[in-house]
Amino acid sequence: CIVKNEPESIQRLISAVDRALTEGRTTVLVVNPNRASRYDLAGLLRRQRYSIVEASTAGEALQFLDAGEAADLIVTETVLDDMTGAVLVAEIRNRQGEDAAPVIGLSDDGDARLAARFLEAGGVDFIRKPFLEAEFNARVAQAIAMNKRLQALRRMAASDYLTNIYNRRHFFLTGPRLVEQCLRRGAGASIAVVDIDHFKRLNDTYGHEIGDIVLKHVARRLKSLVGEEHLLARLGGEEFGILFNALDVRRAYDFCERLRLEMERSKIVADDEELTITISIGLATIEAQEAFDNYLHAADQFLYMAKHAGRNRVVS
Ligand code: GH3
Ligand code: MG
Ligand code: MG
Ligand code: MG
Repeated sequence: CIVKNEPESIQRLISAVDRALTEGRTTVLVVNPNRASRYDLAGLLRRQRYSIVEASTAGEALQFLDAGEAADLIVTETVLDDMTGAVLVAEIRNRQGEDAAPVIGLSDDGDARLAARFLEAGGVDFIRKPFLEAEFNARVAQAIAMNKRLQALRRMAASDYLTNIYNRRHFFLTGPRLVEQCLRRGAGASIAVVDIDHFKRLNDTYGHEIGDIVLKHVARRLKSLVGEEHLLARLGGEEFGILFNALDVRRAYDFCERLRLEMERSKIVADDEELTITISIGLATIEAQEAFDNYLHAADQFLYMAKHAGRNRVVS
């Protein structure tokens, strides 16, 4: 860095400017053992306005990704000092699953099998050197655009159209893994089914559109209270599921009780009406690995009891 000897305040200013300049920009991770060609490649990509991170080995690249840093694309040599590009791709996919960034392989090696192996491992494209700059740029742009579209579709497939929180599909697809993790760590897990009380009556009185506004309000409120740590989804209609991550039943119960109280107190403004609603919650503890449906069924039974006991309560 050219400003190493500047006072700290200037350093801070410069890194702030740096952040502002690269924020929201597409990041490309360049993996190349050769300093000079890495420099050239980074320059080429910078001219396309990408923000660049450089790694000289596969290990360095994995370290960067393991630290939770996001890359929108990885461009790697297919021959690296510590592993082949094909193995690097496999490693990345192993660790990041569906979130893994697309990887383009680069090689000046004449061995055509390298390309095949790289693509078989899950690389999205392979470019032989020397390449035409325009073709390289187009392939890079295409890989990034395809991935963005894919991620957008994945987000869409996981979210509920009305409330924009996770949908039932996502809840059932990711729930079992979360339960497994909790049980393996010996941490508690529990599942809650949240249901709005007398929602049909609200629809009948104020109309379906107001009903929808109330649903959106409840989802937003639940989301802000539940946060990212636990899994929240709209299971259907006016019913929501919460999978509590590593909360024993006592703390999960307190959490649910807080949700119930917050909802009771929360004023919902829809058109000219000021409405209030209440929710009932069934809470089941998860003690052993079972079919995911069973947990939900247990929570549902507690919900049924909460309704029969007069609603606006938590039963566990
Ligand atoms: P309970 O206290 O026993 O839960 O009574 P409830 O009226 O809330 O329960 P019920 O299951 O009888 O009715 C649920 C209602 O939710 C019926 C349906 O019209 C309404 N509903 C389901 N999905 C939507 C939606 O997307 N928008 C609106 N506005 N209403 C919906
Ligand atoms: Mg019902
Ligand atoms: Mg209801
Ligand atoms: Mg219901």
